[in-house]
Amino acid sequence: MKVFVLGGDGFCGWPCAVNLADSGHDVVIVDNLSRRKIDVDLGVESLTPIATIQERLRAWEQVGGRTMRFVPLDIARDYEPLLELLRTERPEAIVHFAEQRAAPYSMKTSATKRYTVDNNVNGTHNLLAAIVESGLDVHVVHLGTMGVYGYGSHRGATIPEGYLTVEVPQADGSRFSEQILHPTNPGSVYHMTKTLDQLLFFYYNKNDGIRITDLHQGIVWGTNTALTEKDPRLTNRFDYDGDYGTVLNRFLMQAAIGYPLTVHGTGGQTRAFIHIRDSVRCVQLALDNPPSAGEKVKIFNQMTESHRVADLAEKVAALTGARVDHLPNPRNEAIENDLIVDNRCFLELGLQPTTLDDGLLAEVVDVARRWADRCDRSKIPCRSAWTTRQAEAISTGG
Ligand code: NAD
Ligand code: USQ
Repeated sequence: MKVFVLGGDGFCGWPCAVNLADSGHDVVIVDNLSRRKIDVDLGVESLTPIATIQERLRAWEQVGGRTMRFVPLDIARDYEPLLELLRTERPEAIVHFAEQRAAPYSMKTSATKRYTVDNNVNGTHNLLAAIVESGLDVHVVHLGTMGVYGYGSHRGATIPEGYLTVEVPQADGSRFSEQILHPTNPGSVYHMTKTLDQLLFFYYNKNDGIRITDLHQGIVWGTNTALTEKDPRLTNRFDYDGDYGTVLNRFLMQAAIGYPLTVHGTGGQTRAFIHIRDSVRCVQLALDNPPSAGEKVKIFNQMTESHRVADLAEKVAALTGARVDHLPNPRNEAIENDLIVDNRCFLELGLQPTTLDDGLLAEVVDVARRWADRCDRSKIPCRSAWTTRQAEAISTGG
């Protein structure tokens, strides 16, 4: 099958593209390399040294399966080239990773807020409009986030896979029940763009019948897959800085270099997690099981387990002997929350979850130790504050 991987040079997109090519698909990576440019702007680098996209593709040609192609294109700005690419290549499926994905980066300044909204919402809308204009029947698989449901209290309720069944009371005392999109409760400008994506999908599916699977993914941890380990030029990126590093990979890297683990507040925040290998597998399962014509947007919760941040820190400390620090929280988020998630869709499709207990925590620590001298410790603190109140708290340390 011919598959476009939008954002296929990124952390989740690269191992996914490699996996699809290995499975025999004809993969075209579309990426504007903005993630690499943001690293330059922020003065940071992936902890693991990553090859250029051209070197990556050459390496894959030498060690991998079917070769991949790369098209440099900004899906948020280059509408006509995107449409032309669809018309000439006629993909059967498109996996859409191409968004600005860091919540702290999205909250840094008004410029990064505006960039995140422009980039993410226009990119998704351009894609949908171009599919309609091209007249193609394409299955779009989008990487959304568990964060669309929000991290307030769900009062013990299980978060369903996208749709909530509600009962609507009528004036005559009767009730009818209806399935609606689960209400959204974004915790950052970045997460808000994903809730806007959801509405775009709802509309284009209803109006134009575009077949869409929206994957509400949890926090991805780990770095490589068996395929990206095949050659150093295929190595995946490892973000550790205060803007792009995500919590579990940061803790593992901090433990590896002897930096106290940076727990925000009490660490009572509960989040959903998935290993990069399972993320790659889920995208493949979603592609293998497309919605049929006329079917509403499929929504899968792409996560395998939930953990409290403080429990993760404790687990990493027990494994490595690291010290745990509790820092003022730069984010405006609930001190603690419950999170019970229904993820049956992928389990029923055959996903066998990789969990924290599978020995892979130590593997990430090993990767981080190997590249410890590439770490710039001054880039570890999270300095992006959600509001002036949080900014004051982190500058005064309390
Ligand atoms: P990433 O920043 O590493 O990769 C995104 C890629 O998209 C980059 O290569 C970037 O250059 C490209 N890109 C961004 N805007 C583009 C545009 N306008 N045109 C073309 N290319 C563009 O991020 P990631 O961690 O790989 O995340 C990929 C997707 O998965 C994102 O949509 C993110 O929201 C979602 N997601 C990620 C995580 C996680 O923990 N990393 C968790 C849940 C969901
Ligand atoms: N946190 C710490 N210490 C740190 C870093 C983070 O305590 O050093 C806390 C944060 O305050 C937050 C939680 O850990 O409560 C998660 O933060 P994160 O940066 O790991 O994850 P998040 O900002 O939610 O974003 C990441 C990805 C994003 C994806 C999202 C999935 O960057 O692309 O959408 O995870 S989810 O969290 O399920 O919404």
